[in-house]
Amino acid sequence: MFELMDGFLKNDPLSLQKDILDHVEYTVARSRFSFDDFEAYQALSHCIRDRLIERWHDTQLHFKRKDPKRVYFLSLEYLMGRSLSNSIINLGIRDQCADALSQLGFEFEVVAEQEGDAALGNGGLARLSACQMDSLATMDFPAWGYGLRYQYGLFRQVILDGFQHEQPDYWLNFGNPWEIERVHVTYPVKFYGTVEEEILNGEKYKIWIPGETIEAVAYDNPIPGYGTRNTITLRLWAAKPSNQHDMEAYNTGDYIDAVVNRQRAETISSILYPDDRSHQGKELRLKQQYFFVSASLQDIIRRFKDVHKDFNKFPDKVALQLNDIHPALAIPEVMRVFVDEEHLGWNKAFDLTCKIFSFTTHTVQAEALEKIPVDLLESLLPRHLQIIYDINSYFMEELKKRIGLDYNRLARMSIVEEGAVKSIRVANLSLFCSHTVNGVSKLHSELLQTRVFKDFYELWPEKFQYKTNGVTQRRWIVVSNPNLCALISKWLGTESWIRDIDLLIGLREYATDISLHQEWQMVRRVNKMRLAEYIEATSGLKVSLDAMFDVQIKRIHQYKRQLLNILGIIHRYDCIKNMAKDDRRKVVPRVCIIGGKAAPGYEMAKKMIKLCHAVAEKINNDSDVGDLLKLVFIPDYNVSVAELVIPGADLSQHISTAGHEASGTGSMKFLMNGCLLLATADGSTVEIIEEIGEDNMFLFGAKVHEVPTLREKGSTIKVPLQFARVVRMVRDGYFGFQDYFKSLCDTVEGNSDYYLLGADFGSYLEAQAAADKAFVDQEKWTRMSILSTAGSGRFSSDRTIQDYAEKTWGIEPCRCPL
Ligand code: 26Q
Repeated sequence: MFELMDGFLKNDPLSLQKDILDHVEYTVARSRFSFDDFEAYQALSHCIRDRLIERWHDTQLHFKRKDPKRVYFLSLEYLMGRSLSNSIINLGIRDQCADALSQLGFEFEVVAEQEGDAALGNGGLARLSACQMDSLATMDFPAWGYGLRYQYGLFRQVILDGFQHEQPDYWLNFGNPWEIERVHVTYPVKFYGTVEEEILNGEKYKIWIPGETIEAVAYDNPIPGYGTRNTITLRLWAAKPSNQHDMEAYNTGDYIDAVVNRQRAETISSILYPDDRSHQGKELRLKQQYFFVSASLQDIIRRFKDVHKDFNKFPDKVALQLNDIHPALAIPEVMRVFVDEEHLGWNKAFDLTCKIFSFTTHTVQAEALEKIPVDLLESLLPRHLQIIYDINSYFMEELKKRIGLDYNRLARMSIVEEGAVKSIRVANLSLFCSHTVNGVSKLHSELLQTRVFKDFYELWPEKFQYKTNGVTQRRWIVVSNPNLCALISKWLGTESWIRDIDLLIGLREYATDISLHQEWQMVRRVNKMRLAEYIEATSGLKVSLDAMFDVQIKRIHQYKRQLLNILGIIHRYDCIKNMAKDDRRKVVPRVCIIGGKAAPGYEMAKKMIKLCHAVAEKINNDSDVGDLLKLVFIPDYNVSVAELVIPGADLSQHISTAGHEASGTGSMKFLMNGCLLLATADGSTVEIIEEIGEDNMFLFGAKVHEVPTLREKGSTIKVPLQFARVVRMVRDGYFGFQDYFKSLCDTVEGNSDYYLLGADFGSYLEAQAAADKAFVDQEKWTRMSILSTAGSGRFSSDRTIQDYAEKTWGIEPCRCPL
């Protein structure tokens, strides 16, 4: 059916075209003479999938032959977004595919847009996993990603009357060409039951007699690297009823009930939990975590045992990376397998365990660290609870040797929290048993050392590292901003920056070059046009391309301060209203764009969304204002929406209260795309300042060290009059919904203003004014924009992954020959 060259599928437009038509007929089962955009998408995806599979087989075979040390990346969340364009670009056959489609009467962009987003994650942490997978593949590292194949991804956001409603995202509805079901790669995962003792060769062993067994089935998603043949695997597990599920019920003849019961097994991998850190202690979440961990470890250990006959070399061959502490049950699970199943001695097992694990934390709030109620763990995983207790006894003994009988500190550091609800502190378990803990930015790492994990840092400073996050330029420039991509390559005289991001710095040389300025502005304007069309299509609002496009897109959270943005917009509106008509000519026109999802149970976040709509309604319909100010809420923000919005933004806001955003990665995407930042000195912004200089962005707000003092001062802080005025407007019902917004207003007044909106408002307005001033001077603005892209090299996930490989995992590239 397929045309081969040297045994491989051919990539010229004609062969691609033929393969597309074959897939239309035999895979999609449509007539090759009549098919629509979606069917073209399906067929093209299968063509690409075939090519990925070839590379992927070669890569896996190569890894098997070389048996290098591998890294296993364990994450409960991945935000992959769309795959078609990304795969085509990484395979280096974008033009050939576009040609093939166009000869069949289709347009590449239109076909690519048929794909839905894979949204198996919440936000920053999950998109970071996706970027890191791309870098791992591109840089030829022998890596595997493991995760869960949720049937329902992150909820869809629907806005009705300005309120957020959640709808299920049954993303597999239209099939998923990017996964390969591995019906033969399955493992039993056990739950509940009891622990008993057995004697074997005179030795006592614990055995766990489980009460329920569920089958994990592997779904493999190939991840192609760019400029390499290497294609790695993201293996996602789905839960299926096991044949051992409830034999008992069949025997007792309750056939119908037994079959219905079997179906329930699948709920384990059915739904992604929205990031609501108050949602802790839920049994289903714990089941998901263990299900994922157990299946992944069985797979990893099987792969190791295929080649090695004992475990001495395990740490030389395996690095286990925990993406946050969500998969931390991997630690007691490895211990259980080593001790109970492989019969290694406890000391030997623990020694091996401590050599293989590293984890990265993505939070700054100690309260957000997961705790598992002991009762819950005891019923679901009785043997794991015993093991954690054993680890803790050993830990406490070690601690006493170091710090003596300082009972307060022992209690603080203990893995077991004695309290109203006795629970397991997952972070403390992870800290004690990992060789390395990573923060996600320099500032975050300092906060971990001085606040969140202070006790641990003082005793084990050598365990602490940080790797500033990064994003992949393949997706965030090459795929999503093709015109900018071409422009950069033209001026640098090479495409090598796509693999070697440091080359971007070469743009600095041309930062004042008038012809680059012209081309740069042209590219940016075309992107704004695309965004304006999208805004009109989704909200019916027409916006002016001459206005500054000012964007804040991210999850809605109080600490991210979308409310500060909205209050700033109200202030701008108020000023315009109170201006003499003649003065209005001096106003720099703005289109303010806000997007993001609120966790379903997060009331204040939902109120911010409603406020945004209420304010937009007022402003957008005020004829005094016209094009001087518009406010749009972009619904259902996701990876694909980000790909469209980011290239079209002039200014983007990253305005969390200092000390609250562990890193932030959105800012990096905007930076790469030449969008200027208006930001606080929080998370990775501190390092962005180091790279591009304060002069090339609009910085404001309290610094981290000032925040505690400001909080102490509380209501005695001098808050600008304008702040009181705009809050009053909301309170007095100027935008309607007076009662509904009352509690939101309460969160920013006096002693309740925990996130310091009042304290930062004055400097926020100044930064906004500085942005207006810079925008009027388009030459200055364009220079700053070019310098932003030029200075973004440090924020590529390639750099992050290189660092992890060298300093945390100890792995080396293993490049598959062409
Ligand atoms: C916890 C318990 C129960 C259910 C869900 C959760 C849960 C799920 C997701 C808790 C947290 C998350 C996600 C956290 C996250 O995305 N953190 C962000 O990570 C980014 C990548 O490192 C950083 O850039 C952001 O600063 C950080 O907020």
